[in-house]
Amino acid sequence: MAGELRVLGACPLDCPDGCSWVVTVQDGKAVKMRGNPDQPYTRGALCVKVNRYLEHTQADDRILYPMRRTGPKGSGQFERISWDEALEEISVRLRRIIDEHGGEAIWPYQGTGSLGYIHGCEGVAGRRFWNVLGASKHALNICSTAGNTGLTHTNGTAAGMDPENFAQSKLILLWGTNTLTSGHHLWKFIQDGRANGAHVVAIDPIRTRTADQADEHLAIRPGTDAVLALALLNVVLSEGTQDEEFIAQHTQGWEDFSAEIRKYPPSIAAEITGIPAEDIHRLGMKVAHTRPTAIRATQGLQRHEGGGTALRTIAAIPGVTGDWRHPGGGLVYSTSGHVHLDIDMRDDLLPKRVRTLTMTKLASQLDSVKCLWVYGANPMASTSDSNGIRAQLEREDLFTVVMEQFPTDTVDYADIVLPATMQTEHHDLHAGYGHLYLMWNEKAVEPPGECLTTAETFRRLARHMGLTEPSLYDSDLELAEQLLSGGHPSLEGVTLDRLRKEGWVRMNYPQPFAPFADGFPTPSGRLRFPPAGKAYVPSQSARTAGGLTLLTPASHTFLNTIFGNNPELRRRAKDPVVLVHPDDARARGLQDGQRVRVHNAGGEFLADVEISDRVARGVVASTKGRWRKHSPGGATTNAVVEERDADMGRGPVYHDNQVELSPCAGP
Ligand SMILES: Nc1nc2c(c(=O)[nH]1)N[C@H]1C(S)=C(S)[C@@H](COP(=O)(O)OP(=O)(O)OC[C@H]3O[C@@H](n4cnc5c(=O)[nH]c(N)nc54)[C@H](O)[C@@H]3O)O[C@H]1N2
Ligand SMILES: Nc1nc2c(c(=O)[nH]1)N[C@H]1C(S)=C(S)[C@@H](COP(=O)(O)OP(=O)(O)OC[C@H]3O[C@@H](n4cnc5c(=O)[nH]c(N)nc54)[C@H](O)[C@@H]3O)O[C@H]1N2
Ligand code: SF4
Ligand SMILES: [Mo]
Repeated sequence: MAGELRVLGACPLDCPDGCSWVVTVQDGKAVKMRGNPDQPYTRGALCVKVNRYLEHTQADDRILYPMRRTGPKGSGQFERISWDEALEEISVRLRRIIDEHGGEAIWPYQGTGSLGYIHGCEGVAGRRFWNVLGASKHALNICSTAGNTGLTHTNGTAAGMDPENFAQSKLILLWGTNTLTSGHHLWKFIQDGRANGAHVVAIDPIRTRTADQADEHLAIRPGTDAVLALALLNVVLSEGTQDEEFIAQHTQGWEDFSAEIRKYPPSIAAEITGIPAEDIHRLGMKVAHTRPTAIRATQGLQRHEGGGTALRTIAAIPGVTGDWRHPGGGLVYSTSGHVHLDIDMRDDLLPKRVRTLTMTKLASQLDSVKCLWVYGANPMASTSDSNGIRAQLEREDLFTVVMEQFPTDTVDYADIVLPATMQTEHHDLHAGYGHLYLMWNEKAVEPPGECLTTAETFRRLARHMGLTEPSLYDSDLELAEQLLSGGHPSLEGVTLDRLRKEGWVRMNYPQPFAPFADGFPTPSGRLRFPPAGKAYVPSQSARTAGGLTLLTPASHTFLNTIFGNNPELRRRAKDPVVLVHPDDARARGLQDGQRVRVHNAGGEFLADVEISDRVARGVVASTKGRWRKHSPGGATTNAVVEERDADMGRGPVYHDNQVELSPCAGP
């Protein structure tokens, strides 16, 4: 058809699957978006959320112009201003803050709204600019850091198996991961494995839709996964099926670790994990005798006080069984450790050493901050201790700038709002964290209104402030070339030209891929078993008996807080519910469907009780992703998530909070 174009792109959202898509453009307007059938991992399907992405780009509530606050903070009242006015006001305020308080009083708070390497959080967006100003650094620890750190202790990297090789696995443990909701493209490979005889086990305190589809579900008590790992290995040792040769050649610390394993027979582990000893034993026998065994663990598992230790200990399993020898064996948490794009944060541009502020400590660390610059994030809805954050965002002496696509809960507190492009309106470079492809996203249409990309916003601001550092003005395509030019062997032959033409390219890893068959990327080249006494650290939820532990997992219809304003997805999500075990409901006299306050010392949110044996006794669950302003009572789960750190990587504890449920007063 005349004027019709097919433009290759990629989903920017924080999801392991990293889908490739094709946008049909007619006369300058994007009219259709489909999964790209050629990309081998995502094979043409998108998901229930991103099937609405085009509609979302054209939604009535898109922010199209720069705006200045006119009402009180939190009111969401703004007036339209020009880009020149916005840049001028920002320049004056930033200069004044730097003069009076130093650059470190600026917090560039970047979230996971886009995983792009040019405009999103995986790359360099804004970092050069902030370094020139001497702003504080920002630790993006909101998602996966405890697990990354735990895995790196064991394997020297958080990277592991190629998920495509699940097709070759004979036993698949879906460990603390809700595949069918939070990264469903893996399912095809699991099904291929099943067709070859693989047995699939879900290990999750909730009987999720993934657990429903598995062959077996072990309802583990939250925060006790390290003990289950030790007990499975206990059975392996009893059976004598440990891979002595692999252990001798490729691991260290076996003597101490094997002594630790012997302390956790299934009978003891049953008391801690809440899983019947015979179920642990049966799975232990499978692990002992099934090669290759694959473990899929994702981030849910590590949002606990003991989350780093959990991953560190689970990662020991394939070191004992020797599963790393085989494609289809081992563990995968994130594949990002296999991505070797050349990300230079340009710390050389800093005028002096600066502090690092931590994303999950927003409420407590904002005290010493005078400018909060939010991009790709919606902390009022997504970050721990929302009441603490709100109190800080209301401060008159805090200058808050938010670069956004939609009028989020966080935008309501901004002094200046800057309109941001969406994925069909800019170029970007992507990788998935659940596969081994790189994707190019070609701009398909012109941005609506006066929306600008992240990189362009910082270029314009640098120019307005008269900054002279030449690299602040590199174009998007120059940035892409730099990212690809580091010379890592996995990127040999991967050029920007090729990416733009083909849309996606597999990095140079063998297929099938057994990444640690010949050793590990630790200094000794060996897998490091966890030290004795440190293999298990209980979570708060595992320590506290009698209370209710709240889990706040992924929603099927939202992606973090993205789409939390989409009418159709909100309709499908219905009102918030909290899953409660029948015994816990009875003990509190709660009825199915009754609205309750879910509360603790930090605050409360409202939800309707859903009495269900999908959760174990002592566990309640309510999904993440809602907006405060679209929630009953104006609060979300993060009102009761505490600002505590996990044991490693300063990770958050979204699934490790004690709460109580009380009936709502009034109608
Ligand atoms: N639809 C949808 N997809 C998403 C997202 C979304 O919001 N919506 N978010 C994306 C993002 S940012 C991320 S990081 C990933 C996260 O993906 P997942 O890791 O799948 O995320 P969660 O749903 O938080 O947790 C997965 C499961 O872990 C279980 N779990 C919680 N605590 C424990 C525990 O102590 N032990 C065990 N064994 N299991 C436990 C939960 O009950 C849950 O079913 O998903 C991405 N995909
Ligand atoms: N209770 C609870 N809370 C959680 C979790 C949980 O399990 N439970 N999970 C946590 C996890 S895993 C994560 S990763 C975090 C995510 O938390 P955040 O990093 O705050 O991400 P989002 O809430 O998705 O908000 C992203 C925002 O970025 C905007 N955006 C998207 N693309 C762009 C862009 O290109 N430019 C600009 N300027 N803006 C853009 C979107 O409109 C959206 O408002 O949430 C965490 N919050
Ligand atoms: S959110 Fe995940 S599954 Fe959905 S389109 Fe994006 S990458 Fe694919
Ligand atoms: Mo995440």
